[in-house]
Amino acid sequence: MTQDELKTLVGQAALQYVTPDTVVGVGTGSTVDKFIDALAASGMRIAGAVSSSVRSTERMKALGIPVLDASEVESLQVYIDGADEIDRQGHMVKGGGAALTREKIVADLAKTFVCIADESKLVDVLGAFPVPVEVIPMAAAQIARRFRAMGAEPVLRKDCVTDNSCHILDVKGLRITDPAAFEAEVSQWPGVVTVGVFARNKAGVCLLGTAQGVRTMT
Ligand code: ABF
Repeated sequence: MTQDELKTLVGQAALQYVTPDTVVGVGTGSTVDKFIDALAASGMRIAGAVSSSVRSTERMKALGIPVLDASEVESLQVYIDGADEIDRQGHMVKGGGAALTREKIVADLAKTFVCIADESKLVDVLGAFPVPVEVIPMAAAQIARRFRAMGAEPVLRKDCVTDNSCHILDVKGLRITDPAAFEAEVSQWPGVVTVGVFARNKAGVCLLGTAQGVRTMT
């Protein structure tokens, strides 16, 4: 199976986590696009979706799925989103698409994060994928210095201004053996908006697309 077919498979499989007539949290990316398409094609009626990006909002609206603002809901049963990396405990690196802040906000509203990914995203230790960190522009240089002091290599993402008018540092050379501690530490540095390690909001379920079919990790 191609990577695209694996994405289609897990996008379809995620439908089983959606309860009709409820509001669903919907993430961003090419795998989530497959979920959105499957949801629309299923004909299942939902009360609406809270979206983590303009891209997903536009796709859902075009397919007739009602989109609600995050401030209109108190909680969500599920948030369905992809990842750049996921480990066997459900910790993730996210933010390759620069939507990490909204993704963390919507994930935090949800009782269960259902991660959908092809098997290339499964890793033993997070960090081979450069970790995206959204920063307030005036703090970027100081935050970059802190990462360098950790032995990492931060790179300012070119031509990237986030939905929150901020910048992204992609941090290479990390080996994150304690994702919760890393997230807690970096999140408190002045000027950090969001760190792209999702440990506090880790996946409760991961649907992994493999050549043998969908593997469910909980
Ligand atoms: C979002 O989209 C991200 O946080 C992650 O960067 C990316 C995964 O995209 P894809 O499904 O296209 O690999 O979920």
